[in-house]
Amino acid sequence: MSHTHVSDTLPVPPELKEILEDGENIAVITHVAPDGDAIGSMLGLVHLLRERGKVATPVCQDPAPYQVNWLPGVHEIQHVIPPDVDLLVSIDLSDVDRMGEPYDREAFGHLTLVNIDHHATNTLFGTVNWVEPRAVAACEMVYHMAQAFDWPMSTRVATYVLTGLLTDTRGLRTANVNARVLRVVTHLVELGAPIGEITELTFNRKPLSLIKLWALALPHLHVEPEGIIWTVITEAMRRESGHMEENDGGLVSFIASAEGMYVGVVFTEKEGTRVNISLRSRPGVDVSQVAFALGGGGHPQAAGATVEGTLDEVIPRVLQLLRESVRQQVGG
Ligand SMILES: [Mn+2]
Repeated sequence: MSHTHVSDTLPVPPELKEILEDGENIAVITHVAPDGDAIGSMLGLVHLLRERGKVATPVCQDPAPYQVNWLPGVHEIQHVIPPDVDLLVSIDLSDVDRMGEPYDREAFGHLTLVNIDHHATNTLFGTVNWVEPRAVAACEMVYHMAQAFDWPMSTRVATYVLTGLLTDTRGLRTANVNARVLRVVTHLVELGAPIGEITELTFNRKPLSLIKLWALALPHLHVEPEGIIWTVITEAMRRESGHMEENDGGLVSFIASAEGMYVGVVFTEKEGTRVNISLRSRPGVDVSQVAFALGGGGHPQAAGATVEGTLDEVIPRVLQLLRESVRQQVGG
């Protein structure tokens, strides 16, 4: 048994403090089809800035997903950037295109853009880029930032930050959870974040329509000899189940948990013209590079992309890329 000490902190670029303190009216924007970390880090940073006396607005093209729709403040998320902002901060956002419709380059391209993200595939599109792939969640970066700047965190901010940290680690179950992360969690709980309630509302609660959607998708399960397990969600399945939300609610993680599989994939049909690809893998197998090659991004064990085409066009192409990638990574 080896004992390794993990540093309690992650380095924060010192110039960031002045940039944020110089802003008066700040928009914090996160990615399209947001997950819990996107929403948690955006709202956490917005409230941290408001508690510093700033005007701060959370902006996202799409509404908060069911998993975190119980968080206070999700209804104040704006779908456009207020015209009078003087600073833009993007968070949990790996590529400028992932801002979606709200980001109009003509209108906002002249503003300083602070890019705060933990995706290794981040394209460094900001004026200032703080990209920290060691962070398990963008929320963890918000925490370290507040610590580094000596900005006190309210219970409300701690709740946002802990919620996002828990969603990106699937309830502290991902391989990147270490002693530093647990110390962050401990501190957030000490600050009043209700970990039991967050866990109950975020992980132990699903819409019935989602379970019905899984029931329709699972009969289409395929297992490839290379250790790739996949299924599809069609528009027809969505209509039949009544579950119209973007998110697959964890179906991809569920199928990827099958013993002996390296990669799990869910292909979700979008209006018959695009396919959303959601990828999960075992530690040691990296799916983020395939996602990146498809124009998406993500983390080694959890990544995704949206590509043009029908299911029949996209599935064979993606499976071929994954087969090659798995063969390269595991041999054979
Ligand atoms: Mn994230």
